[in-house]
Amino acid sequence: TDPIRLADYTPPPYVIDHVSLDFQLDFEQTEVDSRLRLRRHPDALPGRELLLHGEDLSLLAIAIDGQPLAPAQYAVSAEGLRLIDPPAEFELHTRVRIHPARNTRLEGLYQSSAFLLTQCEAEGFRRITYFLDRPDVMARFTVRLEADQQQFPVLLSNGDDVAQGTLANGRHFVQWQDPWPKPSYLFAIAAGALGHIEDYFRTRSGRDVRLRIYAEPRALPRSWFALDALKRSMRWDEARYGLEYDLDQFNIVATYDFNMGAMENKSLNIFNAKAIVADLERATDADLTYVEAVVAHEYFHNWTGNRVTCRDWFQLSLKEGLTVYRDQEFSADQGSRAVKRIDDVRLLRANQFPEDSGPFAHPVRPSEYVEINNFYTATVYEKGAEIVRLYERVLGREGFRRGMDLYFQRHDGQAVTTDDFRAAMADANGVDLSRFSRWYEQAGTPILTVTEQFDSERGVLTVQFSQETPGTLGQADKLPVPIPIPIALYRQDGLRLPLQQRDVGPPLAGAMLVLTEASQTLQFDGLQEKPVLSVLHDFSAPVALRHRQSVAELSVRLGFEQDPFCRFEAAQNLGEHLIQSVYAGQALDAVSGLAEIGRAFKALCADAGLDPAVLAECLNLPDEAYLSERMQAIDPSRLFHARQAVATWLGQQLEGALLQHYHREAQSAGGGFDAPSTAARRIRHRALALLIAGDATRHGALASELAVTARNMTERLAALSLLVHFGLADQEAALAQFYQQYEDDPLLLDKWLSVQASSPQPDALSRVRALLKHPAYTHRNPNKVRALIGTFGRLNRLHFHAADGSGYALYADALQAVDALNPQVAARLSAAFNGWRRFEPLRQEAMRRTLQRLLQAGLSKDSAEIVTKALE
Ligand code: DPP
Ligand code: ZN
Repeated sequence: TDPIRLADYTPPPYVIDHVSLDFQLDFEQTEVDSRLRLRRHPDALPGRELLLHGEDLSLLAIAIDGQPLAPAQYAVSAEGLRLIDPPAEFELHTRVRIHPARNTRLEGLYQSSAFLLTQCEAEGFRRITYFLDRPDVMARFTVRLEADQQQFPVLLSNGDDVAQGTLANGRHFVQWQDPWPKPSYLFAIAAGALGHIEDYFRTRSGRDVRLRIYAEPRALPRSWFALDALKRSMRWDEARYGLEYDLDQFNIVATYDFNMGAMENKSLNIFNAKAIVADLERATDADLTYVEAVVAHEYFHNWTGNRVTCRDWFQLSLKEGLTVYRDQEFSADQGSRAVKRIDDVRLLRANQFPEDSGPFAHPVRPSEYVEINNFYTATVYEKGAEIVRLYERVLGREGFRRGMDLYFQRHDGQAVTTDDFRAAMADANGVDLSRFSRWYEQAGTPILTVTEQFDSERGVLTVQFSQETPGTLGQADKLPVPIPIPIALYRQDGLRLPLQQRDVGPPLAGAMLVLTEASQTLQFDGLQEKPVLSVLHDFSAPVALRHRQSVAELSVRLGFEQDPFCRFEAAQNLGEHLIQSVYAGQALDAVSGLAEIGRAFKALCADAGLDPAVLAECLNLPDEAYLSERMQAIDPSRLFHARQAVATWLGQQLEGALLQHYHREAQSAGGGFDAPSTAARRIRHRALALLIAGDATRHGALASELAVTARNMTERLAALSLLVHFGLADQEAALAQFYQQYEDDPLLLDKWLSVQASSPQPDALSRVRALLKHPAYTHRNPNKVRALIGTFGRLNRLHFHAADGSGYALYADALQAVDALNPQVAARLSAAFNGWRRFEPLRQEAMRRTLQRLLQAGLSKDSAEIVTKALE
C-alpha cells in the first residue's frame, strides 16, 4: 500500500455545507439515507471526478438534485463512490445498507450488548455513508434516527434534539441538529437500551447545561465520580482559559466494547467504560486518576479539536498534544502536581522513548503514513504534550495564555496546522519560535549531555551543554532543537547556592538556559567548593539526559533538591547504577557506593517533609522498559533478576523504615480519593512490595492480611498482585475469591486477567494459555485483549521473552487471531516486537522469525504497516 504524504496535501475538491442523515436502525441491517449539499471548493483544481469515501457499504439508491443517476455517471469501488462530471453545486442523495452486528472492527456503526454506537475517528464515517471523510471538510449536520421503540428506547446524536415522535408499528424517531460545523470524524450516534444519570452545570455566563452519562443500568451507580469530574473540568477550562461550553446539553455514553479510551464527538462523547465506571469500591486510585484525566481530556477537546480542528491527520498532535497538555494541567491542579509530573514522565519514558528509538520512530507531525490509526501514538500524544509544555516553559503561564487566546481568536471554526498554533504563540508574545518547528518535524529523542569542570583555585564551575538527536529511519541528520534547561547549584550540605554567572555564554533568564545550539557553555563563580549541579527541573524538556554524577552528588540531590521531580530522578539514577552493575556481573556487595546509597535512601525514608507519594516513587526502581532503552544486546531475564536483586537489597536495607511507613499510613489509606489517602495507599503498596522482595517468608503474611482487610480496590488489588507475583501461598485462594466476587464486572475481570498475565512466576505462560480459553476472555473485546495479551507483551518481559521462544509464539498466534477481527487493536499488539534489534542475538533471531511468520500469514493493512517497518 502506498503511503499518504503531507507534501501532497491539497484542499478538498468540494465543500459540504450541510448534511442530512436519516437512519433506519437495526442491529442486523441499518439503512442510511443521506443528503449532502456540495459545492466546488473555491481553490480546488478542476477535476472531472469527485471521489466520496465509502467502505463496505451497499449502495441502494443514488440521485443528484432529485435525478437518479445513470450507471455512466458514477462508479463504486473499494475506496468509495466516484461521481463523473458532477455539477459545481448540487445535492447528492444516497441510500446505503450496513451491518452493525457483523462489525468486529468497532469502526463505523457497531453493536455493543443492547445498543448501537459509532466510532468515526479517524476514518470510520466512511463505513456509515459516502462522504468527503477528511477533517478539513466541516459541515452542519441534521440527523434523524428511527427505530423500534422497545429495542431502541434511547436515540442520541450530536447537538440538540429538536423533534421526536412515535410512529406506526411500534417505531419512534428523534431528530438532532448540531449548530456547529464539524468534520465527519466527530459525528456520533448511540441508540438502544441505555439508562442515564444526570446533573447540571451553570456556565460562568449563567447558562445551565444538562449533563448526562448513559450506560447499561448496572454501571450507572458507579458513574458519579466521572460526572463530577466532568463538572470540575468545565469549571477549570473557564477559570484557566476562559473557555465555556457551547451547547445546552452534554452527553457521554459508556460502552464495554471500544478500541480506544474515549472519543470527543461533539456533545456526544463515547467512552470506554474503563474511563467512566469507577468508584473506590471497584476501581483503584490509578483507575480513578485515569477516569478524571480522560473525562477532562475529551471535554477539553470541545475547544482544542472540535471548535478548532486539524487540517489533515498529519496535524493530529495539534489537537492531541495540546489536549493532553491541558488534561495534565487539570490533573495537576486536582491533586499533587509533583506526583502527576513524575507519573507522566515515567509514562513518557516507558512508552514514547522506545517508540522514538525503534523502527516506528516518527515525528510528532509525521510526514507520511499508511494507516492513520497507527499514528495515535505516544509520540503524537505524549511527546506532543511535552512540546506544548515547552511553549509554556519559555513564554510563562501568562504568555502561553495570550497565545491560546490568539489561537482561538484567529482559528475558531477552522481546520488548521501545528504551524498555525506555533504562529499564534509567537505572535501573541512578539517572539520568534520558528526553531520549535524542529520539535515537530524531527523524530528521535534528543540526547542532552552535560559535562562539568571545576576550577577549585578560582572557584569557577564550567558547564558544557550539548545536544544531539540520533538519526532515525529516513531522517539521518538532525538540527539542534530549543531545550529549556533550568539550572540550580547546591552545596554538599544541601543549601541552595545563588547563581553567579560569568560573562560566558548567553545570560540566563530566571535561572534557565534555553539551549538553541548544538553546544553552549556557561560559567559560574564565587564557589568555595565544587557544588552539586542540578539541571532539567520538573523534566523541562523531553530529552534523554546524560549527566554523569557521583554517588555522593546524587545522594545530595536525593536528599535536598527542592524540586520533587529531581529527587525522583536522583533515585532513578542511583537505582539504575545498582541494577546495571549487577547486570554487568558484579556482586551487589561489591558495587561502588553501595553503603552510601543505602544511607541516602534511609535518610529519604526519614524525611518527614516529603510527600509519601513522592517517596513511593523514589523507592520505585526504574522499570525494565526504561532501562532497556539505554542498553544494547539485552538479556531480559538477566535484567529482570538484576532489578529483582536490587529490590531485595533495598527491602532488607529499609526494612524498619518500610514497616513503619506501612503501619503508620494504615488509617489514612482507608480514606477517600484525596491526596493524603491516595499517597498513603501508594507508599503502603510500595513498602509492602519491597518488604516482600526483601524477605517473603517474613512479610508475605502482610499481603494475605491485606487481601482480607482491604477497604477499597486499590488495597485489594495491591494484595492480589503481590500474592500472585511473588507466588505466595495464598495466591490461588485469592484469585479464586476475586473471580467469584467480581464475576459480573467486566472491568474487574480485566484486572484479574492482567495480574496473572504480568506474573513473573514460572507458571505465567501456562496460565495465559489457559486464560485464553477461559469464559472471561474473548478476542472480540479490546479490553480483554489488552488485559491479557497486551499486558503479557508489555509488562511480562521475563516470559514474553522466554529464551525458548514460547512467549513470542503464543503472543503471535493470539495477535493473528485478533487481527482477523479487529486490525486496529491487533496493530497495537504488533508493536511489542518493535525493539527486537536491542536484544541479544538468540532473542533477536526468534523475534525476527516471528515477525516474518506473521507477515507471511497475511495481516491487515494496520498490522502489516507496523510489522513491515519493524523488519526494514
Ligand atoms: N479518542 C482519542 C482521544 O481523545 C481520539 N481523539 O484522544
Ligand atoms: Zn484526544
